Amino acid sequence: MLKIYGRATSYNVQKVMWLVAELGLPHQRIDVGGKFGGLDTPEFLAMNPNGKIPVIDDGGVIVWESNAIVRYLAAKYSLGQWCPADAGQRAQADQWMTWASGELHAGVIGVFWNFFRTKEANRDWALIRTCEQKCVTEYALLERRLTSQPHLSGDHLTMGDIPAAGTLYRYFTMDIQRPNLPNVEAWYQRLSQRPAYREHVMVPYAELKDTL
Ligand SMILES: N[C@@H](CCC(=O)N[C@@H](CS)C(=O)NCC(=O)O)C(=O)O
Repeated sequence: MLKIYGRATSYNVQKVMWLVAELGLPHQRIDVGGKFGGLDTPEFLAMNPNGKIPVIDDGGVIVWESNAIVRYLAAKYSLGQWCPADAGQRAQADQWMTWASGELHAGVIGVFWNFFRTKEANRDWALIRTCEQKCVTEYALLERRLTSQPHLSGDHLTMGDIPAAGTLYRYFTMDIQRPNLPNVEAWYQRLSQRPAYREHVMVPYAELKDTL
């Protein structure tokens, strides 16, 4: 059975779990990382020498790096749907995944780490404002993309939507300054109707507050 190593509160684990649930794959998730520890054991490092979550073991196929896992699961179990079969469409899905994990992630996870996770006394407000501003720029790009289509990939979700969509719960629930983003908010509302998204992405994260 597919095994997924990683705590449920990790954004990168959530991307994988959301897809696993959408695909209805039988699986076992094993809590490691954060308060569970276990990332520095020889057994874990033998799977992922980078010592991070998520990691999957799919019948002996070990994969780490969340986007690589999402691509693998989509290609293996959902070719033509969550993984576009056409090379051009697949490249466009890859493009959104790479953009979200670089540009968008830098803003929103920057705010999450430097504001939400960091104790008040340790906060660097100049850095927090820079990350907020990065969010303004990058979510504006999403806002424009979603003007004429329901998802980044077009009419239906693909793996290309997962990294960006996975940030929305935290972005819209953190106590931060946000611009008006009607298309992105409507996208978030549509995603919130999906049981797999609700269960695996909309995971309360209060336990991570002020832990740094
Ligand atoms: N680029 C990696 C990043 C992995 C990463 O930074 N994972 C975090 C959780 S989101 C981690 O392992 N943190 C240590 C911990 O949870 O203890 C990926 O996308 O999988």
